Amino acid sequence: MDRVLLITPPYHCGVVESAGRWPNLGFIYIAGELRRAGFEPVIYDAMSLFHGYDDIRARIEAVRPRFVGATAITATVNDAVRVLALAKEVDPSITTLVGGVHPTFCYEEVLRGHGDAVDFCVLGEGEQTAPELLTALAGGESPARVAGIAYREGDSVVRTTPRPLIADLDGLHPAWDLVDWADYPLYFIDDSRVAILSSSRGCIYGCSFCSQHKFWGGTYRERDPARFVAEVQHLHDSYGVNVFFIGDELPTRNAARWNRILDLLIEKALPIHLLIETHVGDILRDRELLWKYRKAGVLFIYTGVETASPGRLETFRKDISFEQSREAIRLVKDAGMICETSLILGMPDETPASIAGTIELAKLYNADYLHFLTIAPWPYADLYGELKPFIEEHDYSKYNLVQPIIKPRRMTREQVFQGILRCYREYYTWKLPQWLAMKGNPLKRRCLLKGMQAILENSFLKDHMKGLGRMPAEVVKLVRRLRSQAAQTRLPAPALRA
Ligand code: B12
Repeated sequence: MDRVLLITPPYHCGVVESAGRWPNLGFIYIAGELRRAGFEPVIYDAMSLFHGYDDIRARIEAVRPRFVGATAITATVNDAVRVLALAKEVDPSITTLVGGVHPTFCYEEVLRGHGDAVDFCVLGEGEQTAPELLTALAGGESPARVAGIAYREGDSVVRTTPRPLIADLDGLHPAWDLVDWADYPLYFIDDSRVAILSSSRGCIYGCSFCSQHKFWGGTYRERDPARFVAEVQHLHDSYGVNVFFIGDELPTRNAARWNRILDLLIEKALPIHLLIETHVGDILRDRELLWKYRKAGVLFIYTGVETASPGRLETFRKDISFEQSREAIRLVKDAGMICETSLILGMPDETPASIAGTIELAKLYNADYLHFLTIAPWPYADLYGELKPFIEEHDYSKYNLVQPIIKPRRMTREQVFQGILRCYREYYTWKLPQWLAMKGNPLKRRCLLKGMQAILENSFLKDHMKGLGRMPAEVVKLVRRLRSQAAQTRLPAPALRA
């Protein structure tokens, strides 16, 4: 049986991963389908394990795969390619493939720019393409008839016919048994095991800085609520998973379906926490139902507001107003959940004054957590053309929403970065006393305090606020109080079933 080693690139930029370690859902789905096609898949999440290239080499040598696959977004593509080059170094007979949003759009660059490290790019969804491709290769057949791939042939790059989207998402067989669940804690909930789940695929909004709607071809596909909730129950009962991050762009889009999911979760009464991302409009639509979200276990909602400047809302093609976003954030918080949002800075028209305005705006939004992100010009996003003349940084590994890539007309990139650090400092200096004084919702208070502790200790911010030296004295005091309170606090993890 041919072994297929699926490796996440050893990439870190200290934002999302400062809150916990998250499994790679795409690999879990692909591994399930590879196994059904007669392959032996092995998932190696080098990213979450914080492994380096020596560890990766050792794992490739130990597993002795015939195929090695890596996954790549724009920020991780360099490391993905390096992993595949290493596989070839260990054993030149290994066939390599890479999938994910970056190679889906930039396959030509990926295949041409790195010698022969990458044999195949898998474009779009991989569950049907990967088994078909590897079956063809293992049988000595040409890959030309496999839809949804690109590869080199002589001097040219061949792209085969596009692969249609998977019609029945419930018909897939995710290989949950291949996950080492103990590797996936969430730092702000004690004794937690986190899974990423998918209840739908797709996005119907066309935000110009994002690329997910393009990746899914503007479509939206749903899973059956009962099948989805049965999966939650299975992961809870079989592996003790007690935190579920629904990785969908829009789990709540269909009100009736989402309501059914909530009803089923309430009926099951599992001791679990759910983390979701959704659209401001859906939160407003469900304003009378948010108690139900909470009752079903939803603890955390991320909703992207991105900006409040009317000009930028238009540039970003965000169809929501400042007032709507503010109202949605208030509703989520009033329902007892944690609300996180983000604002995008560093556009060509950014100035020190506009950054100062963003801090004030952030306070008006008043989300529990707020991220101040820099614009990253994904080469395949609609906004790219407009941003291209301002790009100063071409190293994709810096396209991580933290490091400024474009130079605004009237600021340097370093000034933008310092401005962002100031945003974080001022916002959380303002937030911390509120959290310490919070009454009536001990679970939320503890999560916020532990989350803040995780941000201070694990995120990219820690390197820029060393020893708290640059923070005002009263914040240093607050942070010390926070650290001692967070250390004393054990969060009520949901009880695991035996
Ligand atoms: C879960 C997740 C993560 C996890 C990854 C966990 C892990 N162990 O790999 C964590 C939380 C660590 C993470 C981190 C980051 N993430 Co992230 N993440 C997501 C999220 C929410 C879900 C991904 C998912 O599960 N999708 C569902 C699966 C089924 O789809 P998929 O992953 O694309 O995989 C399918 C295909 O692409 C293909 N495929 C993919 N890989 C491969 C490989 C092979 C061999 C094959 C054959 C096929 C194949 O087949 C799969 C099945 O169909 C997406 C947003 C979203 N809704 O998709 C953002 C997203 C992917 N992340 C994004 C970003 C920017 C980041 C960060 C840079 C953010 C930050 N500043 O911290 C970091 C970078 C990583 C790091 N370590 O710092 C962006 C990428 C944008 C871009 N165009 O490059 C996204 C799209 C969010 C967004 N809307 O902007 N992320």
